[in-house]
Amino acid sequence: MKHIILLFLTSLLLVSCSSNKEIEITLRSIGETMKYDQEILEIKTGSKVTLTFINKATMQGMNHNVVILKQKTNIKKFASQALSHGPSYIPPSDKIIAKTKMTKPGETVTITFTMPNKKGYYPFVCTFPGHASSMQGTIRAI
Ligand SMILES: [Cu+2]
Repeated sequence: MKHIILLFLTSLLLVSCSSNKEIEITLRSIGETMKYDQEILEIKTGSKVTLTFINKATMQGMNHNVVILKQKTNIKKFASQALSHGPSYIPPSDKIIAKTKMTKPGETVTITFTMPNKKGYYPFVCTFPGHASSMQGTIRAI
């Protein structure tokens, strides 16, 4: 719990630096696990977001991506649709706000996207097979 609160505070700090509605976020996977190092991000609605994702794994086959989805998207359903769309594991869907490519261990990728103007909770998830149940988080648009 302490860990989660700390991550939460860190993301709050990141947000407070972005009065001009531009924000840079760095998200990492944790070692050889199927986890992101931050599970809650706060971003102002309409922000121009530069998201860098670093795949920190070293074990071959521990591929990850980040897919940001519209509010109330069913992650489980989306991830199961993704299964048959390798090697990117991105299903054709109108639920996708932004996505990175599928990264290999040690790889870094940067994308830019604009947060929707609607406040609320936007899920993000890794669609590599078997990862979605633990490798997910939420963007709170404020
Ligand atoms: Cu993953």
